[in-house]
Amino acid sequence: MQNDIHSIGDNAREEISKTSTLREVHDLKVKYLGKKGILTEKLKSLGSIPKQDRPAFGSTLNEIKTSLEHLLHQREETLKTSDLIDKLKTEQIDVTVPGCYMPFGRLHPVTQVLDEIIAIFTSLGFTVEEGPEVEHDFYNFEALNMPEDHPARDMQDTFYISHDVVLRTHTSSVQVRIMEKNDPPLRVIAPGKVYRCDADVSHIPMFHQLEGFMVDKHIRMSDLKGVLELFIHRVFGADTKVRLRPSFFPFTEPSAEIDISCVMCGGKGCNVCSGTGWIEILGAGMINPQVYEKAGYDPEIYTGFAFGMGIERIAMLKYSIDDVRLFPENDKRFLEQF
Ligand code: 2NL
Repeated sequence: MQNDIHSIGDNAREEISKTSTLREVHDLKVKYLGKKGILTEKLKSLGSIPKQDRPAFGSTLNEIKTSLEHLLHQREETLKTSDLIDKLKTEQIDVTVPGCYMPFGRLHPVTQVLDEIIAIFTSLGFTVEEGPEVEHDFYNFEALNMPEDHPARDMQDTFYISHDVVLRTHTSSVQVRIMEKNDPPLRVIAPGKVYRCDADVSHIPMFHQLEGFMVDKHIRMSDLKGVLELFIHRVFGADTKVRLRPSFFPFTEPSAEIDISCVMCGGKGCNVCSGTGWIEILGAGMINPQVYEKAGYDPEIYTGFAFGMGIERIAMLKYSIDDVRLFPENDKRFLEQF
Protein backbone atom coordinates (compact mmCIF):
# COMPACT_ATOMS: atom_id res chain seq x y z
CA MET A 1 0.00 0.00 0.00
CA GLN A 2 2.73 2.51 1.03
CA ASN A 3 4.86 1.48 -2.00
CA ASP A 4 1.85 2.02 -4.19
CA ILE A 5 1.41 5.66 -3.13
CA HIS A 6 5.11 6.36 -3.21
CA SER A 7 5.23 5.31 -6.85
CA ILE A 8 2.23 7.61 -7.55
CA GLY A 9 4.27 10.48 -6.11
CA ASP A 10 7.32 9.54 -8.17
CA ASN A 11 5.29 9.33 -11.38
CA ALA A 12 3.71 12.73 -10.67
CA ARG A 13 7.11 14.37 -10.05
CA GLU A 14 8.45 12.90 -13.25
CA GLU A 15 5.45 14.17 -15.22
CA ILE A 16 5.63 17.64 -13.68
CA SER A 17 9.29 17.97 -14.60
CA LYS A 18 8.44 17.21 -18.24
CA THR A 19 5.75 19.88 -18.61
CA SER A 20 6.47 22.73 -21.01
CA THR A 21 3.20 24.68 -20.97
CA LEU A 22 0.86 26.09 -18.31
CA ARG A 23 -1.92 24.01 -19.83
CA GLU A 24 0.00 20.80 -19.11
CA VAL A 25 0.62 21.88 -15.50
CA HIS A 26 -3.07 22.56 -15.09
CA ASP A 27 -3.97 19.14 -16.51
CA LEU A 28 -1.62 17.43 -14.03
CA LYS A 29 -3.17 19.36 -11.15
CA VAL A 30 -6.53 17.98 -12.18
CA LYS A 31 -5.14 14.49 -12.73
CA TYR A 32 -3.59 14.17 -9.24
CA LEU A 33 -5.26 16.70 -6.97
CA GLY A 34 -8.59 17.42 -8.68
CA LYS A 35 -11.99 16.31 -7.31
CA LYS A 36 -11.55 12.91 -8.94
CA GLY A 37 -7.74 13.05 -8.89
CA ILE A 38 -5.60 10.02 -8.13
CA LEU A 39 -4.44 11.31 -4.72
CA THR A 40 -7.86 12.59 -3.80
CA GLU A 41 -9.34 9.16 -4.45
CA LYS A 42 -6.68 7.60 -2.19
CA LEU A 43 -7.50 10.04 0.62
CA LYS A 44 -11.19 9.13 0.27
CA SER A 45 -10.32 5.44 0.64
CA LEU A 46 -8.63 5.95 4.05
CA GLY A 47 -11.72 4.58 5.83
CA SER A 48 -11.40 1.18 4.19
CA ILE A 49 -7.93 0.31 5.46
CA PRO A 50 -7.11 -1.28 8.84
CA LYS A 51 -7.42 1.21 11.67
CA GLN A 52 -3.83 0.83 12.94
CA ASP A 53 -2.42 1.61 9.47
CA ARG A 54 -4.44 4.75 8.97
CA PRO A 55 -2.26 7.41 10.71
CA ALA A 56 0.97 6.40 8.94
CA PHE A 57 -0.80 6.03 5.57
CA GLY A 58 -2.69 9.31 6.00
CA SER A 59 0.37 11.32 6.87
CA THR A 60 2.38 9.90 3.94
CA LEU A 61 -0.49 10.80 1.60
CA ASN A 62 -0.61 14.35 2.97
CA GLU A 63 3.14 14.74 2.61
CA ILE A 64 2.98 13.66 -1.02
CA LYS A 65 -0.01 15.92 -1.64
CA THR A 66 1.79 18.95 -0.14
CA SER A 67 4.96 18.28 -2.06
CA LEU A 68 3.04 17.92 -5.36
CA GLU A 69 1.17 21.15 -4.71
CA HIS A 70 4.46 22.87 -4.07
CA LEU A 71 6.09 21.40 -7.20
CA LEU A 72 3.11 22.32 -9.41
CA HIS A 73 3.14 25.87 -8.11
CA GLN A 74 6.88 26.19 -8.73
CA ARG A 75 6.57 24.78 -12.23
CA GLU A 76 3.75 27.20 -12.96
CA GLU A 77 5.85 30.19 -11.89
CA THR A 78 8.84 29.05 -13.96
CA LEU A 79 6.72 28.60 -17.08
CA LYS A 80 4.98 31.97 -16.58
CA THR A 81 8.35 33.71 -16.44
CA SER A 82 9.71 31.98 -19.52
CA ASP A 83 6.41 32.75 -21.34
CA LEU A 84 6.91 36.41 -20.53
CA ILE A 85 10.53 36.35 -21.69
CA ASP A 86 9.46 34.70 -24.97
CA LYS A 87 6.75 37.34 -25.46
CA LEU A 88 9.19 40.16 -24.82
CA LYS A 89 11.59 38.63 -27.33
CA THR A 90 9.06 38.04 -30.12
CA GLU A 91 6.55 40.89 -29.63
CA GLN A 92 8.93 43.82 -29.60
CA ILE A 93 7.61 46.98 -31.27
CA ASP A 94 10.06 48.93 -33.37
CA VAL A 95 8.80 52.49 -32.97
CA THR A 96 11.19 53.73 -35.68
CA VAL A 97 9.51 51.76 -38.52
CA PRO A 98 7.63 54.25 -40.78
CA GLY A 99 3.81 54.05 -40.48
CA CYS A 100 1.46 52.75 -43.20
CA TYR A 101 -0.02 55.40 -45.51
CA MET A 102 -3.75 55.69 -44.87
CA PRO A 103 -5.50 57.21 -47.90
CA PHE A 104 -7.91 60.03 -47.09
CA GLY A 105 -11.57 59.47 -47.84
CA ARG A 106 -13.39 62.28 -49.60
CA LEU A 107 -16.89 63.52 -50.32
CA HIS A 108 -18.64 62.32 -53.46
CA PRO A 109 -18.56 65.03 -56.19
CA VAL A 110 -22.36 65.24 -56.10
CA THR A 111 -22.21 65.89 -52.34
CA GLN A 112 -19.47 68.50 -52.83
CA VAL A 113 -21.51 70.41 -55.43
CA LEU A 114 -24.69 70.06 -53.39
CA ASP A 115 -22.92 71.42 -50.27
CA GLU A 116 -21.56 74.36 -52.26
CA ILE A 117 -25.02 75.23 -53.65
CA ILE A 118 -26.68 74.85 -50.24
CA ALA A 119 -24.06 77.23 -48.74
CA ILE A 120 -24.87 79.88 -51.38
CA PHE A 121 -28.63 79.79 -50.69
CA THR A 122 -28.31 79.64 -46.91
CA SER A 123 -26.08 82.74 -47.12
CA LEU A 124 -29.12 84.46 -48.72
CA GLY A 125 -31.39 83.44 -45.83
CA PHE A 126 -32.91 80.28 -47.32
CA THR A 127 -33.53 77.39 -44.94
CA VAL A 128 -33.00 73.75 -45.92
CA GLU A 129 -35.86 71.25 -45.77
CA GLU A 130 -36.07 67.53 -46.51
CA GLY A 131 -39.01 65.24 -47.13
CA PRO A 132 -39.94 61.64 -48.03
CA GLU A 133 -38.64 59.99 -51.22
CA VAL A 134 -41.70 57.73 -51.34
CA GLU A 135 -44.40 60.30 -51.90
CA HIS A 136 -48.15 60.53 -52.22
CA ASP A 137 -49.51 61.38 -55.65
CA PHE A 138 -51.09 64.51 -54.13
CA TYR A 139 -47.76 66.14 -53.17
CA ASN A 140 -45.87 64.99 -56.27
CA PHE A 141 -48.50 65.89 -58.91
CA GLU A 142 -51.95 67.00 -57.77
CA ALA A 143 -50.87 69.97 -55.61
CA LEU A 144 -48.48 71.13 -58.34
CA ASN A 145 -51.26 71.70 -60.84
CA MET A 146 -50.89 68.31 -62.49
CA PRO A 147 -54.29 66.61 -62.03
CA GLU A 148 -55.02 62.99 -63.01
CA ASP A 149 -55.51 63.72 -66.71
CA HIS A 150 -52.69 66.25 -67.05
CA PRO A 151 -50.30 65.54 -69.94
CA ALA A 152 -47.34 66.52 -67.70
CA ARG A 153 -47.85 63.21 -65.87
CA ASP A 154 -47.21 61.36 -69.10
CA MET A 155 -44.11 63.46 -69.66
CA GLN A 156 -42.70 62.16 -66.38
CA ASP A 157 -41.56 58.58 -66.52
CA THR A 158 -42.61 57.85 -62.99
CA PHE A 159 -41.88 54.83 -60.75
CA TYR A 160 -45.25 53.92 -59.25
CA ILE A 161 -45.31 52.12 -55.87
CA SER A 162 -49.08 51.80 -56.09
CA HIS A 163 -51.94 53.61 -57.81
CA ASP A 164 -51.42 56.80 -55.78
CA VAL A 165 -47.92 56.41 -54.25
CA VAL A 166 -44.77 57.19 -56.28
CA LEU A 167 -41.02 57.62 -55.94
CA ARG A 168 -40.89 61.42 -56.06
CA THR A 169 -39.97 62.77 -59.49
CA HIS A 170 -38.86 66.16 -58.11
CA THR A 171 -38.40 67.72 -54.68
CA SER A 172 -41.26 70.19 -55.27
CA SER A 173 -43.26 67.75 -53.17
CA VAL A 174 -41.21 68.88 -50.12
CA GLN A 175 -42.03 72.51 -50.85
CA VAL A 176 -45.75 71.76 -51.09
CA ARG A 177 -45.53 70.14 -47.64
CA ILE A 178 -43.74 73.25 -46.28
CA MET A 179 -46.35 75.64 -47.74
CA GLU A 180 -49.15 73.49 -46.33
CA LYS A 181 -47.75 73.84 -42.77
CA ASN A 182 -46.27 77.39 -42.82
CA ASP A 183 -47.41 80.87 -43.74
CA PRO A 184 -45.31 83.34 -45.78
CA PRO A 185 -42.80 84.91 -45.75
CA LEU A 186 -40.84 81.78 -46.72
CA ARG A 187 -37.44 81.19 -48.27
CA VAL A 188 -36.76 77.47 -48.57
CA ILE A 189 -34.56 75.10 -50.56
CA ALA A 190 -35.25 71.37 -50.84
CA PRO A 191 -32.28 69.23 -51.91
CA GLY A 192 -32.51 65.45 -52.31
CA LYS A 193 -32.76 62.28 -54.36
CA VAL A 194 -35.40 62.02 -57.08
CA TYR A 195 -36.41 59.14 -59.36
CA ARG A 196 -37.33 58.85 -63.01
CA CYS A 197 -37.63 55.77 -65.18
CA ASP A 198 -34.91 56.75 -67.66
CA ALA A 199 -31.32 55.64 -68.42
CA ASP A 200 -28.72 56.81 -70.98
CA VAL A 201 -25.53 59.02 -71.07
CA SER A 202 -27.42 61.97 -69.68
CA HIS A 203 -30.11 60.21 -67.57
CA ILE A 204 -29.93 57.91 -64.54
CA PRO A 205 -32.98 56.56 -62.70
CA MET A 206 -31.93 58.11 -59.37
CA PHE A 207 -30.39 61.57 -59.36
CA HIS A 208 -30.21 64.66 -57.18
CA GLN A 209 -32.20 67.82 -57.41
CA LEU A 210 -32.36 71.08 -55.59
CA GLU A 211 -35.48 73.14 -55.76
CA GLY A 212 -36.12 76.41 -54.04
CA PHE A 213 -38.85 78.96 -53.59
CA MET A 214 -39.48 82.32 -52.04
CA VAL A 215 -42.96 83.59 -51.15
CA ASP A 216 -43.85 86.97 -49.67
CA LYS A 217 -45.78 90.13 -50.53
CA HIS A 218 -44.42 91.93 -53.63
CA ILE A 219 -42.05 89.21 -54.90
CA ARG A 220 -41.41 89.82 -58.61
CA MET A 221 -39.70 88.23 -61.58
CA SER A 222 -36.75 90.60 -60.99
CA ASP A 223 -36.20 88.96 -57.57
CA LEU A 224 -36.03 85.58 -59.29
CA LYS A 225 -33.50 86.97 -61.76
CA GLY A 226 -31.38 88.62 -59.06
CA VAL A 227 -31.19 85.54 -56.82
CA LEU A 228 -30.44 83.10 -59.63
CA GLU A 229 -27.87 85.37 -61.29
CA LEU A 230 -26.03 85.70 -57.99
CA PHE A 231 -26.14 81.91 -57.57
CA ILE A 232 -24.78 81.30 -61.11
CA HIS A 233 -21.97 83.84 -60.70
CA ARG A 234 -20.86 82.20 -57.45
CA VAL A 235 -20.84 78.67 -58.92
CA PHE A 236 -19.49 79.36 -62.45
CA GLY A 237 -17.68 82.68 -61.97
CA ALA A 238 -18.65 86.35 -62.28
CA ASP A 239 -17.92 86.43 -66.03
CA THR A 240 -20.67 83.92 -66.81
CA LYS A 241 -23.49 85.42 -68.89
CA VAL A 242 -27.10 84.57 -67.98
CA ARG A 243 -30.26 84.64 -70.10
CA LEU A 244 -33.89 83.76 -69.41
CA ARG A 245 -35.78 81.94 -72.18
CA PRO A 246 -39.59 81.60 -72.06
CA SER A 247 -40.72 78.07 -71.20
CA PHE A 248 -43.59 76.16 -69.61
CA PHE A 249 -44.08 74.31 -66.31
CA PRO A 250 -47.52 73.46 -64.90
CA PHE A 251 -46.52 74.87 -61.47
CA THR A 252 -45.18 78.26 -62.58
CA GLU A 253 -46.60 81.09 -64.72
CA PRO A 254 -44.77 82.71 -66.37
CA SER A 255 -41.98 80.13 -66.66
CA ALA A 256 -38.43 80.42 -67.90
CA GLU A 257 -35.45 78.26 -68.65
CA ILE A 258 -32.18 79.80 -67.59
CA ASP A 259 -29.14 79.46 -69.79
CA ILE A 260 -25.53 80.34 -69.06
CA SER A 261 -22.77 81.14 -71.55
CA CYS A 262 -21.07 77.85 -72.43
CA VAL A 263 -18.54 76.82 -69.78
CA MET A 264 -16.37 75.14 -72.43
CA CYS A 265 -16.11 77.74 -75.22
CA GLY A 266 -17.21 80.86 -73.34
CA GLY A 267 -20.01 81.51 -75.88
CA LYS A 268 -18.18 81.00 -79.20
CA GLY A 269 -19.95 77.72 -79.96
CA CYS A 270 -18.65 74.15 -79.50
CA ASN A 271 -20.00 70.59 -79.35
CA VAL A 272 -20.93 70.88 -75.63
CA CYS A 273 -23.36 73.75 -76.42
CA SER A 274 -24.20 72.37 -79.91
CA GLY A 275 -22.74 75.48 -81.45
CA THR A 276 -25.21 77.85 -79.73
CA GLY A 277 -22.85 79.29 -77.12
CA TRP A 278 -25.51 78.70 -74.40
CA ILE A 279 -26.22 75.87 -71.94
CA GLU A 280 -29.48 75.35 -70.04
CA ILE A 281 -28.95 74.83 -66.30
CA LEU A 282 -32.13 75.79 -64.46
CA GLY A 283 -35.91 75.89 -64.73
CA ALA A 284 -37.81 78.59 -62.88
CA GLY A 285 -40.86 80.82 -62.81
CA MET A 286 -43.43 82.71 -60.76
CA ILE A 287 -45.44 80.23 -58.69
CA ASN A 288 -48.79 79.46 -60.36
CA PRO A 289 -51.82 80.76 -58.36
CA GLN A 290 -53.29 77.23 -58.69
CA VAL A 291 -50.47 75.97 -56.44
CA TYR A 292 -51.25 78.65 -53.81
CA GLU A 293 -54.84 77.51 -53.70
CA LYS A 294 -53.77 73.97 -52.76
CA ALA A 295 -51.45 75.45 -50.09
CA GLY A 296 -54.19 77.72 -48.76
CA TYR A 297 -52.44 81.05 -49.58
CA ASP A 298 -54.29 84.02 -51.02
CA PRO A 299 -52.72 84.68 -54.46
CA GLU A 300 -54.05 88.26 -54.29
CA ILE A 301 -51.75 88.91 -51.31
CA TYR A 302 -48.75 86.67 -51.89
CA THR A 303 -46.52 86.11 -54.87
CA GLY A 304 -43.29 84.15 -55.22
CA PHE A 305 -40.80 82.48 -57.47
CA ALA A 306 -39.55 78.90 -57.61
CA PHE A 307 -36.74 77.12 -59.39
CA GLY A 308 -35.32 73.66 -59.84
CA MET A 309 -32.01 72.21 -60.97
CA GLY A 310 -30.34 68.83 -61.43
CA ILE A 311 -27.19 68.53 -59.31
CA GLU A 312 -25.45 65.95 -61.53
CA ARG A 313 -25.94 68.30 -64.49
CA ILE A 314 -24.30 71.21 -62.64
CA ALA A 315 -21.43 68.92 -61.52
CA MET A 316 -20.95 67.69 -65.13
CA LEU A 317 -20.65 71.26 -66.42
CA LYS A 318 -18.42 72.36 -63.55
CA TYR A 319 -15.98 69.45 -63.94
CA SER A 320 -16.40 68.68 -67.70
CA ILE A 321 -17.82 65.19 -67.19
CA ASP A 322 -19.50 63.72 -70.29
CA ASP A 323 -21.32 60.68 -68.85
CA VAL A 324 -23.76 61.01 -65.93
CA ARG A 325 -23.52 57.26 -65.23
CA LEU A 326 -20.05 57.80 -63.73
CA PHE A 327 -21.68 59.31 -60.61
CA PRO A 328 -23.53 56.25 -59.27
CA GLU A 329 -20.83 53.84 -60.50
CA ASN A 330 -18.48 54.78 -57.61
CA ASP A 331 -15.29 53.76 -59.39
CA LYS A 332 -12.49 54.99 -57.10
CA ARG A 333 -10.39 56.13 -60.08
CA PHE A 334 -13.20 58.57 -60.93
CA LEU A 335 -14.01 59.64 -57.37
CA GLU A 336 -10.36 60.26 -56.41
CA GLN A 337 -10.13 63.11 -58.91
CA PHE A 338 -12.33 65.40 -56.83
C1 2NL B 1 -36.33 72.05 -63.70
C2 2NL B 1 -37.49 72.90 -63.39
C3 2NL B 1 -38.70 73.87 -61.63
C4 2NL B 1 -40.12 74.57 -59.84
C5 2NL B 1 -39.20 73.69 -60.36
C6 2NL B 1 -41.73 74.73 -58.01
C7 2NL B 1 -42.08 74.27 -56.77
C8 2NL B 1 -43.23 74.71 -56.21
C9 2NL B 1 -44.04 75.58 -56.85
C10 2NL B 1 -43.64 76.00 -58.06
CL1 2NL B 1 -43.66 74.11 -54.69
N1 2NL B 1 -42.53 75.57 -58.64
N2 2NL B 1 -40.61 74.30 -58.57
C11 2NL B 1 -40.53 75.65 -60.59
C12 2NL B 1 -40.01 75.82 -61.87
C13 2NL B 1 -39.09 74.92 -62.39
O1 2NL B 1 -37.78 72.94 -62.05
O2 2NL B 1 -35.83 72.08 -64.79
N3 2NL B 1 -35.87 71.24 -62.75
C14 2NL B 1 -34.76 70.40 -62.93
